[in-house]
Amino acid sequence: MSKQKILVTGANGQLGTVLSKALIERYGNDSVITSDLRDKANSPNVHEILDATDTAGLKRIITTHGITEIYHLAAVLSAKGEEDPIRTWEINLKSLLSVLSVAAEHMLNKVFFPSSIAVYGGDIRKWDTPQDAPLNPSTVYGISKAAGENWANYYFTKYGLDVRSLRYPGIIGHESLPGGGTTDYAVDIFHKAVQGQKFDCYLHEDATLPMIYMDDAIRATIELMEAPKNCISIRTSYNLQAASFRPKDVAKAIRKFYPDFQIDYKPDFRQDIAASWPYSLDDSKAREDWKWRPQFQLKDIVAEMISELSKQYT
Ligand code: AKB
Repeated sequence: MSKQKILVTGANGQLGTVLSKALIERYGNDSVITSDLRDKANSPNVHEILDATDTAGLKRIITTHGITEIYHLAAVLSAKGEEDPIRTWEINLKSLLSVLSVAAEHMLNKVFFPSSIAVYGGDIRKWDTPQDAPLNPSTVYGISKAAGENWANYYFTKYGLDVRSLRYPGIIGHESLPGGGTTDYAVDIFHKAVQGQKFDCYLHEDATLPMIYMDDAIRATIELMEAPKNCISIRTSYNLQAASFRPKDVAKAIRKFYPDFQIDYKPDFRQDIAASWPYSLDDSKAREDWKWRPQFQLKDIVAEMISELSKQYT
């Protein structure tokens, strides 16, 4: 059996930065090739410059390094995606189709494709949104993720490609910055609080959204990818639930550490996106199939973020 060799696309992004590190820690430097549009300074492993929509470039990396698995993280997120919908669709879908087709052609062992709560929208049950609720996305990012889920399922059904996927909530972490998402407020707020600055929140104080701490998101990804194949019953994408809260809940929890912390609410177009998304997801399929259990709730996330960012800003 050939040695496991992982390619991560979008490795310089919010999730990619931390997931690549976790994969290297788990499987070793030699087993992980990171890639991104940009170079990565002081990389302990091989890093390739790659535009994930470039199928020829992707094939070259796969053959050169003997890649056996791909974690395809490169994508334009929800808020940024609305600036140029056609370009967002092209980048998100073209890169996914490039990854799936090359993975099937080279008979790779596994592919990971991140989906999102953004696949939901419209008139759905907002609390505990069911796994099989209708997908009526409100953003081009959500449309690309919903289509991507169906492509993942198609490649599994038609070509037997072992594609696995999670519908991530907003991801909160201290090691990397998000960019272009609707849930980014829940990271930015901590950077301001720890620096003693006021935070202007672009969402309404009552905008409940599902969120997940980075450690939980990484663990969920690795647990899903390491689960035995016969445990995976969802081939579109698994609902994943960890915590759900509003901006005003975060502000209140931050004030336990910084009593003078101030927040102003100035909702913009991102509020409409947030309002179309679920408050929480029913993730019972993930719990049943590969035993998913979150470990971080709001108070744990706040304590960790403040403790870690305080070190960065001193
Ligand atoms: C975004 O806000 O666009 C992302 C997501 C929920 O997929 N964080």
